[in-house]
Amino acid sequence: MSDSLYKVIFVLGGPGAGKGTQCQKIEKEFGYVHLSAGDLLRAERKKEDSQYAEEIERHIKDGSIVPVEITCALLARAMKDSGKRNFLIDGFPRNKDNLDGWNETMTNIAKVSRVIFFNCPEQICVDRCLDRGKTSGRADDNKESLVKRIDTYTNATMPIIKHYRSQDLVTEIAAEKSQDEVFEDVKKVFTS
Ligand code: UP5
Ligand code: MG
Repeated sequence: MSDSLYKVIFVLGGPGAGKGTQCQKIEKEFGYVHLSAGDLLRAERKKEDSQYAEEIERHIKDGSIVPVEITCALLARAMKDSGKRNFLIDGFPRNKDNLDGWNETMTNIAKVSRVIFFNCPEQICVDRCLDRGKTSGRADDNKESLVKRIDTYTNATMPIIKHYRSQDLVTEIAAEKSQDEVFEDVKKVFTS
């Protein structure tokens, strides 16, 4: 029965910790499908006919968290549309609402096999996002949004990492090193 479930690895860490960068490398080398919850929300926000566009825009600018019904529906649709079975879900679940919503709607569909936590010092996270902000066009790569993003990460997301730690599911990876050095540590998760 459990073989019919999607296999999911959650990828968490602060803003700019390198979740997206490392997930792209994992996707390429280990064949998982990378789904960034933030990217899915940004794509939904851009759709002219989306009833959620304004709400998503507001949350992203505020560094607060979009209601789980929206995010989970986008994730479930992307999983189904991919036609694949193994997923890296990047940047989700970020708070208790996300966790509860996932457990309610996805427990019979997907099994969370691991949580990779990219642990990165706050100042490095902020510097990376501000640097990216020079060219990214992201509405939240600015000082004001970053204060809120860090606050949300510390107060809402860290407890989720703690929750999964208590289930012995978390692999923590130091994320302040170079991209290639971080990936050397990531590889061990997939080859051991
Ligand atoms: N970079 C990466 N690795 C580096 C390294 N080792 N050394 C030096 N530089 C490195 O990297 C960020 C930048 O750093 C890049 O320029 C990269 O080249 C460089 P990236 O890989 O993009 O880091 P990532 O952790 O993915 O950072 P991101 O900014 O995407 O993280 P957030 O978690 O803040 O953003 P996300 O897109 O996940 O969410 C944005 C918002 O969407 C949230 O604040 C929230 O409002 C909303 N959201 C929800 O509401 N619900 C969700 O489930 C998800 C998002
Ligand atoms: Mg990202």
